[in-house]
Amino acid sequence: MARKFFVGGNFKMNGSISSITEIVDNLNKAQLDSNVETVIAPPALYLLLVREKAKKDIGVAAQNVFDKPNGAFTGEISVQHLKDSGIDWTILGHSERRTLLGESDEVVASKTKYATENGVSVIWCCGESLEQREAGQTLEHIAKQLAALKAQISDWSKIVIAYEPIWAIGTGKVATTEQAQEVHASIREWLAKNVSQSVADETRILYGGSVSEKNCKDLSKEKDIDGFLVGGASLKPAFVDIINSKL
Ligand code: G2H
Repeated sequence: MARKFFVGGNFKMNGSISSITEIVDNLNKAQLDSNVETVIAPPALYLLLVREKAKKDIGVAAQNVFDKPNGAFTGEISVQHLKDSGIDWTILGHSERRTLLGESDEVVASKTKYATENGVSVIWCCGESLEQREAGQTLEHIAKQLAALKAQISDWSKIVIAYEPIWAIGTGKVATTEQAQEVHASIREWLAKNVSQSVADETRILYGGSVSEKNCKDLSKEKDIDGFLVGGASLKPAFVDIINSKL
């Protein structure tokens, strides 16, 4: 089965009612490649607004979700809240949450398990720091993140993997097509070896880290790059060009 190209827009902690409405209006009006699955992730407070305004074929994702059912967890958002609000996706394990908020591989895996088992699909992020890359530990580090995920989940059909080298995030320093392809191929190889050949063949692996309308076309041609997770550029009209990078 061919993997459908996937482009996610991670708005992070940005935007306002008016700017997010403008972004969604722009996407609704644009001619988007129908062979691409597009999913946008606004800040939690704007999820309902975006779900209400976006065309039905545009998916909406939270940027985080808790791993417990509704209850006494002040400040958290539950999977049940997402489903009640028509939100089918969540990002989990973004490096900003791993590094700034101390989310461990195990916590991210537990959240991924709870979300997928309860009907919410996950854009699961992984990636190495500059230090790890320079020490030649990139693949080892990602394998460790994947192993923590595998220890808790059995159904991979609701997971899209986003490879985001931390040194390329928001820095304008994009990984070269070769660097990205090398890691994507090794993630696929890891899946084949440690999960199954069909999971390796079917799981989409996105690249994230300073993706722009300028670099997306070359990246999209790589055999193991099945789409993008876009931060800064998803807030701009050029996001449409990134969604349409295969055209
Ligand atoms: C990586 C990416 C989106 P940006 O974090 O997840 O952001 O495109 O701004 O580097």
